Amino acid sequence: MPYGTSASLSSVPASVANAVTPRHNWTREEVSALLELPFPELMFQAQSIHRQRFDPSEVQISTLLSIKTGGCPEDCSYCPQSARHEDGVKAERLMAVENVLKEARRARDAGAARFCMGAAWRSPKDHDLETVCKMVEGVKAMGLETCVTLGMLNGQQSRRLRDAGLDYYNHNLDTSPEYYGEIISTRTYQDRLDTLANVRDAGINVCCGGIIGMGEDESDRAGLIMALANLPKHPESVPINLLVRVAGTPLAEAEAVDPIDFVRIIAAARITMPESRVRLAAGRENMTDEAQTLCFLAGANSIFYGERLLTTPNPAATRDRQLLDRLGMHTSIVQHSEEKQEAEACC
Ligand code: SAM
Ligand code: DTB
Ligand code: SF4
Repeated sequence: MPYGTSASLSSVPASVANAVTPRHNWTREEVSALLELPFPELMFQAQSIHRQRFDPSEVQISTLLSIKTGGCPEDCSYCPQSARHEDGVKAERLMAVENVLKEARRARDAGAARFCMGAAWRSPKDHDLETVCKMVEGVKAMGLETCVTLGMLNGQQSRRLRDAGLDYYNHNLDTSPEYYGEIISTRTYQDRLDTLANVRDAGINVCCGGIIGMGEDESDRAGLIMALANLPKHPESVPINLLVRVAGTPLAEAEAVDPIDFVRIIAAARITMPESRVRLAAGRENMTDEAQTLCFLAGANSIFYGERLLTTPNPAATRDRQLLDRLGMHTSIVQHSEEKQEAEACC
C-alpha cells in the first residue's frame, strides 16, 4: 500500500471506485492551463480529486534529520550545504547510528509516521551506505516508515537499501528541465532521472518533488509539474518546497513567491498526481497559517514536523498542533511495531 495507512484509507469515501485514472502524458499547455484557472475553479477541481482517494482532514507527518551535514561538493544554488557557498553551515561527519536512533525514537514519540534521513553527498560511498543501512534497519524496527536522501544512486546501491528495508528514497527534480542548468551544474537532469529509475527498479517507493521560488517563470513551474506527473509511475510522495532563502547562497535574494501562486502549484500537483501524497515541504516557517490552510485545501496532505528541516528552521510542533486543531484536522494514525507487540502480548 504505497500511500496512507490502513487507518486513513478506511475513511476514504466510496466514490473511490470512480476515481480519475492517473495519466502520464500531461502537456505543458495543460498544466499551464490548470495554473491559470480562476482560483475558485482550480481549488474545486483539486478538492474534488483529493476527496476521491484521501480523507481531506488527514495529514501525514514526517520528521527530518540531517545525518551528514554540509561540505557537499555539488553546486546547487539553493542549498546551504554546498561547500561552495559561504553561508556558515560547517561540514560534519556522518552521525553515529545510536544517535540517529535516539532522534528517531523522539520523532516517533512525537507522532511522526515517517523518519527521513538526509546526507549532504553527491552520492554515497560504500562504507557509508552500510552505516545508513544500519540506521534504516534500526528506525524500521521502531515501526517508523523510513526514507533517506543521499544523492545519486546506482542500481546496486538501490538494491542494498531495499534489502535493508528502506521504504522511500527522496530525490528531487527540483525544477523544469529547461531551467535546471541555471541552478545546478554538477549533475544533469538525466542523472536525476537515472537515479529515480534505479530506485524504482529496486522496488523502493519514490519521494520526488521540487522547489518553487528560484527565479523560475510560470512555464518552468508547469514544466516541473509535467516532469513529475509524466514519470513512468507517479512518485508516492511529492514534496513541494518553497525556497528557504539562506544568506550566503546564490539564491539568498530571490524574489518572494506570491502565496496564492504557491497554492496553485500544490493544486496542480494534486490534480495531475491524484494518488500521491503531496507534501507542503520546506518554507512553512515563513508562511502564514492561512496560506498553509489553503495548501491543505488544495490537496497537500503531508508536512515535515519538528523544529528543524535539515539545516534551517521549521515551525515549532506546538504551532503545527494548534493550526491542525483550529482546522479540525488530524494526523495519520500509525500503530508502531513496539505498540503492536504490546497490544498482541496483552490480548
Ligand atoms: N544531497 C542529496 C541530494 O541533493 O539529492 C540530499 C539532500 S538535499 C538537501 C534534498 C533536497 O532538499 C534538495 O533536492 C532540494 O530540493 C531541497 N532543498 C535543499 N535546500 C533547500 C532550500 N534552501 N529550500 C528548499 N528546498 C531545499
Ligand atoms: C525535500 O524535498 N525537502 C527536504 C527533504 N526533501 C530532504 C529538505 C528541505 C531542506 C531545506 C533546507 C535545509 O534545511 O537545509
Ligand atoms: Fe549537496 Fe544535496 Fe545540497 Fe545539492 S542539494 S548541495 S547535492 S546536499
